[in-house]
Amino acid sequence: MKCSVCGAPAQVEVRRRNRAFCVEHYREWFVRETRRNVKRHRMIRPQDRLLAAVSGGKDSLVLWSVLSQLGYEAVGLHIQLGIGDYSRRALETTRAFAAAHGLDLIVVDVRESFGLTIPELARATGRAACSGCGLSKRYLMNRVAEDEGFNVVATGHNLDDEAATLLGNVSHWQLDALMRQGPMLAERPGLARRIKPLYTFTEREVAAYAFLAGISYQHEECPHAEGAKSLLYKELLNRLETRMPGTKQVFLEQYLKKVQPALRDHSVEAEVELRRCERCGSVTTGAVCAHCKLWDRAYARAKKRHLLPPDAGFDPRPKLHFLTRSEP
Ligand code: Q46
Ligand code: ZN
Ligand code: ZN
Repeated sequence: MKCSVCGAPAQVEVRRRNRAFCVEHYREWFVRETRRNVKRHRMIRPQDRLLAAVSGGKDSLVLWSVLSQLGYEAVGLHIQLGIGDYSRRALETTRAFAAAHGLDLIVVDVRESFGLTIPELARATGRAACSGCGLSKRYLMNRVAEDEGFNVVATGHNLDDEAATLLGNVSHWQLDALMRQGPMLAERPGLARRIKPLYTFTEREVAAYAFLAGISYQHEECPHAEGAKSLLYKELLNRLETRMPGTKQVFLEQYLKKVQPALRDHSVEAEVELRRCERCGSVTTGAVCAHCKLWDRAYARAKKRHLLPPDAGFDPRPKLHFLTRSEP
């Protein structure tokens, strides 16, 4: 197999595109495609201030690296979830990456900010770790963005993530989620624009880029990911992809192009009015936001079970640590 650009021996094959590349041209192709995604959806405008959510995994570190190669200055946001060694190693990897590339990083520790780690929150609420974790991460991304003056939050979601989410939403006909799904969620007052510049690359392609660009990332998965429905959807899509290369891409892209606009045209739902949460001041639809409700409930139950002192009260203000490029 030869590189489609220069004819040298190819190192990576992108079967769904019928192309193969040497190391240099794969990296070039990857960066160019990311730029194309950003431009096509007008994800980033010149005056924007960018926050990149960085977990320490391949997707987020590749995203952060490619954004800076494209000339976008993105500050990283790492959320410490308190999931044992997995979280400790995630922070180490992220800090090392930021220091090596001279990038600014903000770290928020969930336990330091809100009083419980994600596993403790799950025990207190009796809900799966991922449900509280997902909610707290979304909350913190937006909250930190608003408090610190960022209007765009970039995440490293790839094609596998997006196709799996689509399959999950279609399987259950989650119309609200289907209408919102996409590479960009528009900015609204108090809500940062959410962008996913890597949404057209498969997980394998992102991993190949990380490897060829020498990015060291955390390989280990969160222990709570095991058994997650998203993994089952990914597995099913991978089986289809092996038999029919390009399936994931067609499934997602054609949905976004043909089905979503029709869904939106026929939607009778008026855009929900947004207001400020009485507890934390963040934008929400009800009187108190879902994040404050979840943590208030967790505190009440944790106090009953003596996991927290009786006078403990939930304070929704996150505590930020700024690791600037000059002091890693
Ligand atoms: S980090 Fe959090 Fe994920 Fe771990 S607890 Fe679940 S949601 S699996 S991306
Ligand atoms: Zn080449
Ligand atoms: Zn709130």
